[in-house]
Amino acid sequence: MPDTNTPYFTGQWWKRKDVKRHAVLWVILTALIGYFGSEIQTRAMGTPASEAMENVIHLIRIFTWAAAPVAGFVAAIAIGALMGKRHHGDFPPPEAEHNISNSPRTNAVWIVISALLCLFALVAGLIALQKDNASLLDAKAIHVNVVGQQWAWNYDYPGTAGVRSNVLHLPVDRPVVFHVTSKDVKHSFWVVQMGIKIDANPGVFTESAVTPNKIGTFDIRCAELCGLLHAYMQNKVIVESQSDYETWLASQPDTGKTTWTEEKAAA
Ligand SMILES: [Cu+2]
Repeated sequence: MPDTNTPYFTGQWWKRKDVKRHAVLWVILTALIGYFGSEIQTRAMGTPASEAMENVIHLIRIFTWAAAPVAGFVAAIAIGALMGKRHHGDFPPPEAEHNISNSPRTNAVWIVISALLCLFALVAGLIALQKDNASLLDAKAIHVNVVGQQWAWNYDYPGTAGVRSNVLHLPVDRPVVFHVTSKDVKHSFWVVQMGIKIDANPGVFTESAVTPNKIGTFDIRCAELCGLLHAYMQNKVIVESQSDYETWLASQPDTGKTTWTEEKAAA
């Protein structure tokens, strides 16, 4: 039970001046954190080049706005205390000497709220993931074998005469399935503006799929610290029309390299 001897729990606490001040701070900080957290962050990621990335950005906005009141509450208490409680002197002020009391009701309310927030994040995340995985099963999909090594990405095109490239070319509006592996340490294949990020592990093939929906040049990076030149392990994906893609494919020399299916069988 709250300790009713302290002024903090007597009467109608919500009418207290400092409670009102903290409530105003809470609202302002929630709006600021929600806005900057969702808008600035998602804008910094660049124009989405796939529906998957649009889903990722949508999800970031929802999660940020769900978390903003919690972060805003903590920040309001901290800032309110720093600004409103100032004291000079050798000893603490008399009002600092009150017992810290436990409120089971407040604890229960907070456990329920945080459980609901976690459950919501889990369900919303799983729904978004489900959508992204649909193109893995698409029969029209093209397949690309992605091989990471310190510190470069290489792309093999199965069904071609051993085409291998260090720039990824993809036709627009067609699903592509990436079969990702590594020759040495763990890497992570990250197609930034398409919202694809998947581990590249030696000896194993991991799969991810996406449908690029915008013509242009986008970034590919390694998202797993993999050694000295990790920061430079990046190259480009060029998304082009189907005919440009076919022209490029035909212009590539036969490297005589194995295709992903053979490497996969050997793995
Ligand atoms: Cu790497």
